[in-house]
Amino acid sequence: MPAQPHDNAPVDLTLASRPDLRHDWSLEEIEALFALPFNDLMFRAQQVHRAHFDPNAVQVSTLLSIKTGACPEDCKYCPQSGHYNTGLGKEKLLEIEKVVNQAKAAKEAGASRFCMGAAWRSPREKDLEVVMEMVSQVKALGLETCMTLGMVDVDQAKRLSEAGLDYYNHNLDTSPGYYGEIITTRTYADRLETLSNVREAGMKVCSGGILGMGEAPRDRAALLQQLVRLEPHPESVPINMLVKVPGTPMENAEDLDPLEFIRAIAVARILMPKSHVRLSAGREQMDESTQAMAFLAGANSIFYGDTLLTTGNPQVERDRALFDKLGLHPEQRETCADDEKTEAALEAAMRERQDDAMFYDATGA
Ligand code: SAM
Ligand code: DTB
Ligand code: SF4
Repeated sequence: MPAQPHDNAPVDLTLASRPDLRHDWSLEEIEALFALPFNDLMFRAQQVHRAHFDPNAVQVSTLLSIKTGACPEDCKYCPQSGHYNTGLGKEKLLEIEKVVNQAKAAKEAGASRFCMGAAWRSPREKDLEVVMEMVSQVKALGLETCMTLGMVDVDQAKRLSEAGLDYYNHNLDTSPGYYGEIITTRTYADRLETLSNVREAGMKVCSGGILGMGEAPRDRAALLQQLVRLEPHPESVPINMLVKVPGTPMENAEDLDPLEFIRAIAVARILMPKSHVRLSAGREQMDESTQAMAFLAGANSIFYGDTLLTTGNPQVERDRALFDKLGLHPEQRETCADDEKTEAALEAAMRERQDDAMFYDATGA
């Protein structure tokens, strides 16, 4: 683990003197980013975003719950935990054909990645065989594949990878310090272990957390610090706003100020410049201005489709209208063969923008 700068070390808030991809951000440095005047923070996040991405492209993923409810874990936010009564029944693993049909529909609606979630502590052997088949059939449609199945060991991760799984989602959820208030049936170390197994198997990592669970501002900074310590950074960083589901212990959690949520997205963008930051659960409860600010802060991925796993998401028509209003477009999926071409095209576009945009002339940063 890289050495942590002393908590009282002076904080360098300039971009110029530091390399882009760091893993050794101290909590104090991260908190100093959170504490910037809002406009300065947003400007910094935009600068970082524009240096690495097309600022008007948003990656679009669709989610499907392939096994819903009766989960043995006790995550206090989760409607699928068997520990709470949220009115969800126990469902069996969906049939492969149904999953593939949903994936086809998602592709037709414009998604480039299909994410499948199961309410498991970890997959059992007989389930793994089935989900591997799902992965290969969804992949054959030309979609990127992602799964979130709970904890996986290295062997399971390798088999999923060999079946064609591109991404594995496993969230850290919150800071190490606050974690014990939210989940008692698996540890933070268990989560880090799964993420390391996913990496070892050669898959891309999707890992983030949930905000608005009653955590302190320092917990939000500490969550991002844990994510930024992962080497390499997770390719995908979902930032969820808690969806307060009746029956869960979090149903009456105090609302998080949307501006604090936006700050967290901006800080995530600055800390992990090349990662896709996903404006994840909670969009249905957010107004358009908050979502627009999240994109301005550097979020460049969403879940698209009328449901998340068990809760609602904005209707597809509403998202299409929002994209139109904001001049956003879905990010095209990059195929391996096209990677270099796409990168070159993106770099050329960035250079052009740098040459002629007042935005850059004005910075002096
Ligand atoms: N069981 C697997 C696991 O936990 O690894 C996968 C499914 S689980 C539902 C995936 C993620 O959804 C959780 O880690 C959590 O971050 C997020 N999530 C679950 N319930 C949520 C809620 N009510 N609001 C926001 N995010 C939620
Ligand atoms: C993630 O970070 N958010 C998604 C996905 N990864 C699997 C799940 C959100 C779930 C919200 C509650 C529900 O719909 O059940
Ligand atoms: Fe189970 Fe995942 Fe929900 Fe936790 S978040 S209760 S592990 S489905």
